[in-house]
Amino acid sequence: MSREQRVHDNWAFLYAGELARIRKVPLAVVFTLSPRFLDATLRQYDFMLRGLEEVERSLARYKIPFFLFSGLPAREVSSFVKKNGVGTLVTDFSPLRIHLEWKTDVAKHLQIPFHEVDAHNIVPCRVVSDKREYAAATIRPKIHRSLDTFLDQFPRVSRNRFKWKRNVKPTDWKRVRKGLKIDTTVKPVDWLIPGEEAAHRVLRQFIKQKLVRYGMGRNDPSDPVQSDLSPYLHFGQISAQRVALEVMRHSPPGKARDAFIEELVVRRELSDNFCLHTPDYDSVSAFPSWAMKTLDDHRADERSHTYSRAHFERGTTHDPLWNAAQMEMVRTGKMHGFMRMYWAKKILEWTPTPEQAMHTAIYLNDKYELDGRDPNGYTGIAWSIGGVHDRAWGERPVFGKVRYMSYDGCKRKFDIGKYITNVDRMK
Ligand code: FAD
Ligand code: FO1
Repeated sequence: MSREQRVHDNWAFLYAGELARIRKVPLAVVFTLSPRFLDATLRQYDFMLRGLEEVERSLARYKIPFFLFSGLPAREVSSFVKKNGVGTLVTDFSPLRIHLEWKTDVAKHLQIPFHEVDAHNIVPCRVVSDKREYAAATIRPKIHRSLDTFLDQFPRVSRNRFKWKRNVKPTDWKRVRKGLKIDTTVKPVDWLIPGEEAAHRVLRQFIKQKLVRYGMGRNDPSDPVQSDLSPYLHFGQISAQRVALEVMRHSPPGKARDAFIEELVVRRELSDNFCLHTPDYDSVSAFPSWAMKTLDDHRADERSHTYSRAHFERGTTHDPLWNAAQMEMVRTGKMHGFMRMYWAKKILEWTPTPEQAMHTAIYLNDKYELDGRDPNGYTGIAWSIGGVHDRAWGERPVFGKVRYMSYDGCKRKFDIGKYITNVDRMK
């Protein structure tokens, strides 16, 4: 278990259970904890570990042991396999470089079958397309064509029928936390409760209270109607397939439902497709050639303002709207989706080079967002700064033909004053 940190609605876990049942052997779940993972801070680790504590409790109800090992996945998994005579290993799917490297490493050390199950995407990423898709328009028909096949109901989890031969000690969570080697200055948040149960509550609330306004309202940061599911989806504490099934069961066809499914399924799966087929997804070399050329043509353009990373981080630019977005992220761990686009584009506008802009945006996003370090993040930043999945627009300074966003454009779209006041109250 790595990217899909849940017991229910998890195809990787269900598949492993089915193999164990057929072979008449016990099933166990292993999680390898990296003492530091892509510079994640206490905020994200706390969210993840509290979710994993629930996973352990929930597995116990099905008599399935849970093992958490701190260290390098290849070493920990290999030694577990050897010590316990494990016959088959099942893992979940992730398109991130670090996960692909981990898997190659684990496979190298093991002589047993090693299966990968994509439990993150509804239409598995490796099935939907075998190349980098150009845009949402090119992946959308491929996904919709396969939805009937893959958007089916989940079976129930079964109890372990065969007992694990040794006694299993419960995880010492205090010790696990003590072993982390992370930045503890970014504190956990208390407005969003981690874990599978809480994720389902948030989903129910969204369907009941916000979904009907999602079609028109999702781009209004002053009156948010987003689902707040991204932290849960990022850590796999809820399944996107379950979210889609519930949304389709409880809401009539129409603009709101279609808009939500477009984000949850098409845009999210497009991000996995981008990262899987673009190993340098977090670098300017991943930009399409038209965008790279136009940004190069405008390298020497004078910037109206330039800020250092520290300046951006403190949220002290000349633009109160940008500062509010930065502070929303720092204080809550979740910036509104519409503001994320404006925020990243302004970093490009006020930074000496696109390379530096990419670094700064990824650094801040991954340090503060609860859902950071996700294909959606790398893709969203590459879309904003480097025109990935977008087209060329009218040419202007710094951006060249990359789509531009302005303060005045935001003023026409939503109540900027109200958004800033809301963020001020979050102190
Ligand atoms: P909702 O609007 O309720 O959407 C439901 C789900 O659909 C989301 O949880 C997400 O899984 C998916 N989704 C929504 N918008 C997008 C999108 N534009 N692209 C892909 N999937 C989407 N998302 C992250 O999960 N992690 C990040 O680190 C991240 N960083 C971003 C940085 C930038 C610069 C941009 C432009 C976008 C980023 N996004 C990121 C995508 C998007 O903004 C968030 O997924 C969304 O705001 C999360 O809030 P929500 O769950 O309430 O969204
Ligand atoms: N996955 C793991 O298998 N082990 C970890 O120790 C781990 C830490 C971690 C910390 C922050 C974070 O945002 C993600 C983390 N993940 C970890 C991976 C995560 O579950 C996702 O698989 C990826 O970020 C891809 O979305």
